Amino acid sequence: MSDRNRHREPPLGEDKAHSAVAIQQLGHIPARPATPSPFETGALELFHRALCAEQCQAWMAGLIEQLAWHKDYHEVHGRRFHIPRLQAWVADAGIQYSYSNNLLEVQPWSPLPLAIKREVEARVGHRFNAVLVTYYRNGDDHVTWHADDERELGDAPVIASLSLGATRSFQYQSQMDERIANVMLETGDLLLMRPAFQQGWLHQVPMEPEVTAGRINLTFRQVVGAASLGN
Ligand SMILES: [Mn+2]
Repeated sequence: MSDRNRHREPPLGEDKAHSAVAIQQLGHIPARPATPSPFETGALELFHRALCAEQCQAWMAGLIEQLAWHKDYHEVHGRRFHIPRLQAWVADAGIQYSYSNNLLEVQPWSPLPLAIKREVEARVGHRFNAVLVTYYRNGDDHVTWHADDERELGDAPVIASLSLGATRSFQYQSQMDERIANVMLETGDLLLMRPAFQQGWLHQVPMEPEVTAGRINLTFRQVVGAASLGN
């Protein structure tokens, strides 16, 4: 994830929005067409409840127990800050991946993440050689605005994101007009992010303090230039 100064001003408040409409009606400013939804353009595709809830619950329990979870950090002006979530990086042998300039520790495919990968590949019709598994332990854990556009993913990354556990908000913001929209991701939801999404939009999982249960998100990726071992 790269997050080069990507925080944005909040959208216009009601008053400003109304006065903009009033001015447009007077004909001084041509109306700017809204950026089409990424769901309309195909930049995002949601396979709602692609996996059944019982299966997801079993996978979540297994992943929490079996993966080596890291409390990773990022650096700002030489100071280290722990990120507000746990992560595990599972990938083919030989794959390296950096995150905010820190190299992630790679775990080899064990039977459970490999089985989940095969289920996801069959549903979305893409192959993957790596997965970033993120554990949001409760509503305090979150991730701020970013795009999944690391160099390791090449110019046209296709990423499949599987949600397990608690329903959380997934927000996305157009880099053209800075409008923010939201989709709730439930357990078993599979969100396919095509290249246009990382190129034109930022996304975040905001804090939701009222959420007490955990959520695991698996984002399957294809790291380019890596030798595939055919998993
Ligand atoms: Mn992301």
